[in-house]
Amino acid sequence: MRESDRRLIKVVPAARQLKHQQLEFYGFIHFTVNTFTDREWGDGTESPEIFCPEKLDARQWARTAKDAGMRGLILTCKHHDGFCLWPSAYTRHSVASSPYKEGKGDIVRELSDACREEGLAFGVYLSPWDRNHPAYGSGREYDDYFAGQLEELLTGYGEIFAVWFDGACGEGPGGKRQIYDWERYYQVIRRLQPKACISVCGPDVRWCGNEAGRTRPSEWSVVPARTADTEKIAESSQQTDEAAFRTRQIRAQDMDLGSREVLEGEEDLIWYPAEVNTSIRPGWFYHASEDGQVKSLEELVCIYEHSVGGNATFLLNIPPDRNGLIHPNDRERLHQLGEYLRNTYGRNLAQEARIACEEAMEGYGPENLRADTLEGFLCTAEGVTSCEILLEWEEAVAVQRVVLKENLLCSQRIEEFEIQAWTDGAFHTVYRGTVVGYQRIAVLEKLHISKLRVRILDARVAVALAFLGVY
Ligand code: FUL
Repeated sequence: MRESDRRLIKVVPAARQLKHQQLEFYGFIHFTVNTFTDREWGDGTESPEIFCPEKLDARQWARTAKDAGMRGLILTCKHHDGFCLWPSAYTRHSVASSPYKEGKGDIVRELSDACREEGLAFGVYLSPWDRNHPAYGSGREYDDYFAGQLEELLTGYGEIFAVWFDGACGEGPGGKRQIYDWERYYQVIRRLQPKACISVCGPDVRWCGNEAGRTRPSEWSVVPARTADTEKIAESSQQTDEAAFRTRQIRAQDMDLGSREVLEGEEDLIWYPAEVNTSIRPGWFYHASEDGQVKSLEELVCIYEHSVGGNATFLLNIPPDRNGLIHPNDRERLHQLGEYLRNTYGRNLAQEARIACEEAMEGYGPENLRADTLEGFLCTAEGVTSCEILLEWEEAVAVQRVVLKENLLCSQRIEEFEIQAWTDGAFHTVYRGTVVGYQRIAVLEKLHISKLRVRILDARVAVALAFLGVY
């Protein structure tokens, strides 16, 4: 065991971060005047008159999300164009000036209520960059405006699980420059919604660094504190309204954020788990021209299994159309995704197996791996950084997925593991992986086996595994 690893495992999630990670999969709703102008970035001059989603049904959004297996929704309450989906007291540039429900509508209310009814968590996106408000770029005056809007959103709509601060800004070198008072915004959130996570330009949830749905092969939640620097996050965020940004990959220099080598010289470490965000269509907003470009089930499954199954959460955007409804093409695909998840992960074969691990400490045995909770878990003694978990079935079973979860209350520890299947009288390696963290989904070729072995090959200080699923 490396002595320096002790320092690394001291970093653990805050309660709000753990709860957020346990949501695993949730949706993004991009909806504003852009939906009616057919644009991705509005410039703030749009008349509220154009905003009239005649059949808007937030329950349909919530039900569609739930059917897909999502556990929450985040709404663009205000995107870069500055138009507010709730009747903010601080501006007329909102639904209150639109024909929608004759100016009496409040889409934040409708969706937060619908989420509660469907048992989904509800979160808010409030764009710091605002192309409509005259005070943008003035400093304090805009901060007052922004903090006031945050207050409205965080006091009027029940419990909020996430406040999503986008790093995007397209002002360019000659444009307006607003120095955001992030600390002030964070204080407002902590005061009014202490359980909410602040995502992207914030300290709780890390943007994965691309919009194409990619996860790093080794996604670490323990990273240098400087990773949460809002200036740097904004620098790598979107700066121009170009479709190419949405397919850009993670930058090579950002690939390794948390290996021992990277953390060695770092004084301050933080728990900063990744979130993968992408859209079900090429754009973030609805465009009729993209009706035929809804991501395939295979693509969505692949992104899901690499993100939710790669120590990240998955934020999938599902944009409503001009009627205010999720388009049938998207709904069908989301239903298929939900079906896939229910069918694939519905029956855990580990429940039916004999399970053993010689290296486990007393009271922390492998039986604890059957239940998906952090209460009981498998643990090896300090300094024992490898172990073997053996599963045996009376009769051969068909296996396609193995799921591992660490006990995050003990930090993220596993660095390397492999999965072996018993075929032709011997164990053969069928999967090699690096980190586990909250959850690793190992995608296997379909196997018919009666014995399976998970070998943890290297971990920080000791192994602390919470769950093992076989599907
Ligand atoms: C980007 C924004 O510019 C896009 O419009 C979208 O909201 C995406 C989630 O973040 O940075």
